Amino acid sequence: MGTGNKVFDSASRRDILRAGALGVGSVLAPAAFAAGSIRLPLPGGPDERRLTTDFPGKGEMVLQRTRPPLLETPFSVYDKAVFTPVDQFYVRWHWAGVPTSVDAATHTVTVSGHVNNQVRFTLAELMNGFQHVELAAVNQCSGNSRGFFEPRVPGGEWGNGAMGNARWVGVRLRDVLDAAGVKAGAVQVQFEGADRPVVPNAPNLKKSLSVDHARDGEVMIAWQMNGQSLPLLNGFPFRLVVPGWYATYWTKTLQHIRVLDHEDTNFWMHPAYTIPDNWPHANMSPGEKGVKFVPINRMVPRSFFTNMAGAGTVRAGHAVELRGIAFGGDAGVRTVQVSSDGGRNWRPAQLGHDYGRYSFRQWKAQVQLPRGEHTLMVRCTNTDGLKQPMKPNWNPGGFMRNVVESVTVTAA
Ligand SMILES: Nc1nc2c(c(=O)[nH]1)N[C@H]1C(S)=C(S)[C@@H](COP(=O)(O)O)O[C@H]1N2
Ligand SMILES: [Mo]
Repeated sequence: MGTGNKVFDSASRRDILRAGALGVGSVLAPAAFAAGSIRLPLPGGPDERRLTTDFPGKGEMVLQRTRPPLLETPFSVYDKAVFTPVDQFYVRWHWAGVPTSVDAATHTVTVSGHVNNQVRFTLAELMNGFQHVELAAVNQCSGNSRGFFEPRVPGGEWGNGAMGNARWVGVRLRDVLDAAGVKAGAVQVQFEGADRPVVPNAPNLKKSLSVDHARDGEVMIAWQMNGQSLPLLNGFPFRLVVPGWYATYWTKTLQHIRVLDHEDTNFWMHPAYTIPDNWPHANMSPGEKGVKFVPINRMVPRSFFTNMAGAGTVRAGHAVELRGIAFGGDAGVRTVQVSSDGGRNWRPAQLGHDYGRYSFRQWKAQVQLPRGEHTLMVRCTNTDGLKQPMKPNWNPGGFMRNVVESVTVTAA
């Protein structure tokens, strides 16, 4: 792309000022909550969630937790555009010690460990030192939709709004690693952000990818999403983007990159963020013994209705437009199909513009329904031939839900 300094001058400096001006209180203790709530019924409740506009850089969000901030995207947002507005992009942090102000002029990322030369870069050095790349990709929390798990599992009880799609601009991680010179015998590359636990002796979040994955030319260090610099809460000044993989690997406010000559066995790789070793299902029975767990990794296909929330009643015998979004996980979208008879018959939906294999893809379809109650379903098949399952998976982490979504409507 070669935009040189332009991005830095036009966007990031303003944000640096904004980010620098944030009081500690503005992130950790929102003064007042916006009046208002949203219907988001979960099995076992609650049915309503509070909406908030009190977090810096964020518009109206569903409040899941204040400290650390867990903010969910209101689902209606996905109906408006294929790219999720930055100010309504979901937010998730593990530890309450989130960065409350970051100076992009002095914040650095250091590459160390099994390398020829330890190197360190500021935002400007990344921008000026390496070729720029742009990629559209979905960022989805491993626990997106966890609130629908039955029996319920502990964790952030997300609805379906812990995901977002953006065009990321940054540099290839490969190029940055090559600047340090990865030594023979390297096994994994570990990433750590600038946030810290507030509990003594608690392990800081560290995530690792294999060296080959880290050097695949797609994994990037990004400073821009949808044409704007990253909000503080989404990892200002730069974060890792791991296309097709769950967001737990997308380290925000990236500070350390360590090349390891061994496999990373830190708590956050194992046992945290592990799934039953039967990808793509990540499925087991509650209480089942002897299940082998492995670190969560590639995403699986999903699709959603975006215009049928609380659809209730539609006109019998008239064309009803259904629309929504889909994504293939770590592959593109091959087809989106809809059913109006509870999954017996399927027909293809019309796909919107293709922004690349890792992006949301909009879809639409029309149905005419006779009088009565109908279950509408939508199903994505990705370009590897993987289809969403008809039955929900279960695992103790509440990870990788991708069951076919359905809505019930009455035609009258
Ligand atoms: N530094 C840092 N990076 C992080 C995390 C974190 O707690 N600290 N959480 C990860 C998880 S689990 C998720 S789901 C995504 C959320 O990204 P977002 O807040 O930009 O939506 O950030 C990832 N990167
Ligand atoms: Mo997550």
